[in-house]
Amino acid sequence: MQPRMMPARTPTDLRPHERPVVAIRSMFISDLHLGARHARPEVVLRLLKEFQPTQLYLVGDIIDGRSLQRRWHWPAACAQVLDQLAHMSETGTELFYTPGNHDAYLRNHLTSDPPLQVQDQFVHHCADGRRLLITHGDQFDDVEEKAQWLSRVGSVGYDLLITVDRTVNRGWKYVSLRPLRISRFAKQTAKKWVQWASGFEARVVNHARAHGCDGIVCGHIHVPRVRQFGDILYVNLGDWVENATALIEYDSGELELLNLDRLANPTGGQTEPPWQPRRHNHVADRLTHPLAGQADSVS
Ligand SMILES: [Mn+2]
Repeated sequence: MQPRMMPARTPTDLRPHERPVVAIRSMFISDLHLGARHARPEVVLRLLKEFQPTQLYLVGDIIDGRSLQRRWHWPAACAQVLDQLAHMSETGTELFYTPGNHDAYLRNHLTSDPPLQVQDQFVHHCADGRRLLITHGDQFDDVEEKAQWLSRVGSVGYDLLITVDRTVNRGWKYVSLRPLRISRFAKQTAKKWVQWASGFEARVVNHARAHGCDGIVCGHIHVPRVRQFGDILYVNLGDWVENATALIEYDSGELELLNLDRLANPTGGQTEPPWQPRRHNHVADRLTHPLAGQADSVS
């Protein structure tokens, strides 16, 4: 069975600030890593100002306690993201937060009380009756579970790799329009390896099946992906460091994985590109092959 996704939409040419907020049934985002050096809170903010979901799931690694512990980095945009979440909550959005390994401190503060429910996992009921299990996913990552020191070293290496990528590309763009993909390739390869080595996808899928769900929505590995594994729909939300991806559910229960990368990368800060939600069926295809067609996704 193919994942049930929205038919292609006509991309709109309106800019974000010209458009009214779009009401949708639910939205899922993960791995914002607010407080980390390479977070992009201003892009998150645009997303949150574009859509008002009835239910918003924050699927872990939202506030990066691990990075903040290492080095305090909290630009105004990070605070604005939290303000916007509070505003959304006050204006009718239900908030669900499932902590990840970078905000694991919240696992000591689980609560089922509004306005912010915090649980290790949630079961989301789609409008079409499908049940989706929502959890960050680090519990299914062997490296995270069995060698946390390696994961911490990995986080520092990951930061370094992104620094190299952005620095090299800053110089490179004067020479060529086509960005270099060296560190992205290294990262993707490393992530792929972790994915393969720990059987991450198979584990989360089995976990969803064991809970009688029709799908799993997780994050953690920063590889946005929509895939059907037998009877279980697997959605990895990606992240807001290297990608800018969010899952949205329409009133019909249909799902769309948006990729806002173009919006995330104003060219040299000159002109703001128009809002271009990618046609999701292409998005889904592209995201299944993270190395393909993403030449413009990291500045
Ligand atoms: Mn994580």
